[in-house]
Amino acid sequence: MVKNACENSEFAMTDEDRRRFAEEGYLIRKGAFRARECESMIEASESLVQYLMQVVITERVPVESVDCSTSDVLDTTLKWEREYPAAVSGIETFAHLSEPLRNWASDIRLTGPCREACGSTDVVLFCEKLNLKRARVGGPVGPHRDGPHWAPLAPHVARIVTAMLYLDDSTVKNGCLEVFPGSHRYNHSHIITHPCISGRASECEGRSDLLEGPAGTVIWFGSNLLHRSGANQSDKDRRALLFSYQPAGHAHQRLLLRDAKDRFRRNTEFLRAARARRVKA
Ligand SMILES: O=C(O)CCC(=O)C(=O)O
Repeated sequence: MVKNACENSEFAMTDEDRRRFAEEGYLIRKGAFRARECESMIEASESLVQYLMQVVITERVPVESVDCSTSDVLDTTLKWEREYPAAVSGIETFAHLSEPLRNWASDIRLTGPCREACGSTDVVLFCEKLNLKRARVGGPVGPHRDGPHWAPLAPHVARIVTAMLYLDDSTVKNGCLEVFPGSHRYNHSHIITHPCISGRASECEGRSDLLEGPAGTVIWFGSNLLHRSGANQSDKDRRALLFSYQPAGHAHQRLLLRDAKDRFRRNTEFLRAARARRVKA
């Protein structure tokens, strides 16, 4: 379980943070982590990527035709750049594969504000992602909310909060996060007619916040906040860790997915056997 030493109020939300989070749906803290700490997380992230790439080669995971591939052996999903199919764009989830990165997830500078945002004295990971926007290669992430993706596995989705930690300096040029303040309060019909979702992209301008920040910046946002990010048009990588927390007592997404897959497999086998019995009869 992620320990949450929130007795240390230095890292909790201030009244102003609370007001902003409720109104705008996100919170940003620049300089939450030091450059040296980011370098150490980059090292752990890159060694995880190298390890997984090795597995991809030995397991012969087909990377050409898909922009996402899951590995049953490693229990994770690798994402590939659409335009550059040999480049990994992300790894979701990784806490079971990297002890150093798992340990960072329990840092109070990440979990502190989450306790309140999740409405729980203790928080645990729901899922975690490493997003790699490689120099000149990293593509954009389209506008979306995370909630609808998670809801089938997590009925408590409204209490899941993500802490995004920039490992590199993040700017508009290299594809920093862009959020739509207040969009977490939109209802369903509101969101599907939102110009960003319905394709009237030019109308989106002026309604969003482009969250530039140096390495070590953390952004917290709820699962209903509309967000996106641009391509990396710079000569430097833009890497980020995204830790999504939920109230303690809920299972990790990886285990929920595994259960769902097992159920699907059992149902398929049952139906196949029933069909075979009917054919014989
Ligand atoms: O890494 C980014 O810029 C976008 C993150 C995001 O929205 C996601 O991974 O769902």
